Amino acid sequence: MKRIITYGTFDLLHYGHINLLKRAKELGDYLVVVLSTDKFNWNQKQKKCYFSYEKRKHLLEAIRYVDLVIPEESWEQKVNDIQRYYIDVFVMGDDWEGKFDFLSEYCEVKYLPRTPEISTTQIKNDISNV
Ligand code: C2G
Repeated sequence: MKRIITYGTFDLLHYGHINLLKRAKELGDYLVVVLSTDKFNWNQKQKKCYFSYEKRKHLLEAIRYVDLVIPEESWEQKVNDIQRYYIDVFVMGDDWEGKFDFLSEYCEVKYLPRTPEISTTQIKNDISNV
């Protein structure tokens, strides 16, 4: 069984996220999504999520491509996650290109093209301008 892992906030879930999760799952058989907690988002990414961690987790768990959702609480947990879940491939959108190459010591690292013209920030801006 080929095991894939990816990380993210996945707030205001949109088709760019779904495209990423679909392509990540197509690389293997089992997809672990490591979901940024509200505390991690606020303290480390200065992101205030619209949906709480529990609601974002509920949404992700309803996606056919997703097999397991676990919390992301620190930038430093990736090596441990890769080892603990016997991960073969680490996947991120290419806005992170190069940032996680150090993980290639532990598993394959792949950056997938982002879906253009959609983002959580764009959604928030568009709605606030309605
Ligand atoms: N994404 C995408 N296309 C978009 C928007 C997002 O492919 N139009 C991808 C991102 O590249 C990322 C994933 O969807 O791989 C989740 O995006 P975010 O929720 O914005 O994740 P981010 O805040 O980048 O968190 O430790 C890593 C961080 O947790 C990543």
